[in-house]
Amino acid sequence: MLAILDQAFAADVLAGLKAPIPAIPARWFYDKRGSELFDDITRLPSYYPSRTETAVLEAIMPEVAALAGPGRAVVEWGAGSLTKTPILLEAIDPAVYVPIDISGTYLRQSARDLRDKLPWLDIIPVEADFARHVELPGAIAALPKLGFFPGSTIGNFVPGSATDLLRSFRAELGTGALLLIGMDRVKPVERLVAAYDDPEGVTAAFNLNLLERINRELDGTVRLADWRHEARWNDILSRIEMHLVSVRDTSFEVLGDRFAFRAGQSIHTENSHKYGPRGARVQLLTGGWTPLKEWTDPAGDFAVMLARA
Ligand code: AVI
Repeated sequence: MLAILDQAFAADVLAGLKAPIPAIPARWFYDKRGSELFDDITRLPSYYPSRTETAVLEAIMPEVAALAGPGRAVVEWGAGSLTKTPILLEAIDPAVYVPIDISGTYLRQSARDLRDKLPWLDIIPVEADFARHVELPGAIAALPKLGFFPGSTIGNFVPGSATDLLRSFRAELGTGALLLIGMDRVKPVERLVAAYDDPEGVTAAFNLNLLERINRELDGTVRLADWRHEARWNDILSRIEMHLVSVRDTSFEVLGDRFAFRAGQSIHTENSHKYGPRGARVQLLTGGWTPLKEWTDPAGDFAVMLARA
């Protein structure tokens, strides 16, 4: 009998492989190996978003602290990275920090690491899938709130789903809450593709790990050598797409179902939308958040936006 999470994984994989345009949701990248590979990605020279956003956050914190004021409950969707989250928490003097993550193990580990780093901070971890409505702890009900959603994770959602997600953040935090969100900017195609197809091959390993995970967890018989990683810029939809492309005619089984792919056919595994200044504001507004202020690095590669519900 498969565990509950495995059943959801199985359902998404089987439905995704049977679809006319085969696709598997990007959230399944993040098993233990996938999360480690993602950490490696954030340190790659060609993957500019993490270090650029960190530099922007460091530069703007005095201003954010002045705008937000002390005593807020900081709610972060996705367990915080120890590089970015402390920059915010050390600057704004919050009353409590609420990290939300689907993986209890990962959540507890990051809460422990953060307690070591910021022992004065009250941390209330919440184990939940932030893509669904999350019930926040009653203890923070009366506090003013600041939502934190860095990393341009919003870009992994197609615009309609990003709108739904932002609206659910608004419903969780309530009117008057603030949101600090990272949104990656459109830039020359070569740089975008290099960020998602690094010469070191880490992003390729991250993408291919999805097939390994299918083999490990869903009795898959996928031959890894029959697949390669591809990052494509989709100019009309303003997004980088990651695909797994079959290099030859191939077939495999997943949980007893057989799938055949022709050479050159692909499985679409991720979208990473990039925003112009106007598109970023429109996305926030349609999600129910009024943009108050935005900052970028000097080159304009990555934006951090502050908005009010
Ligand atoms: C988590 N997310 C914002 C990353 C991105 O840039 O879309 C995931 C990623 N995929 C490949 N590289 C990084």
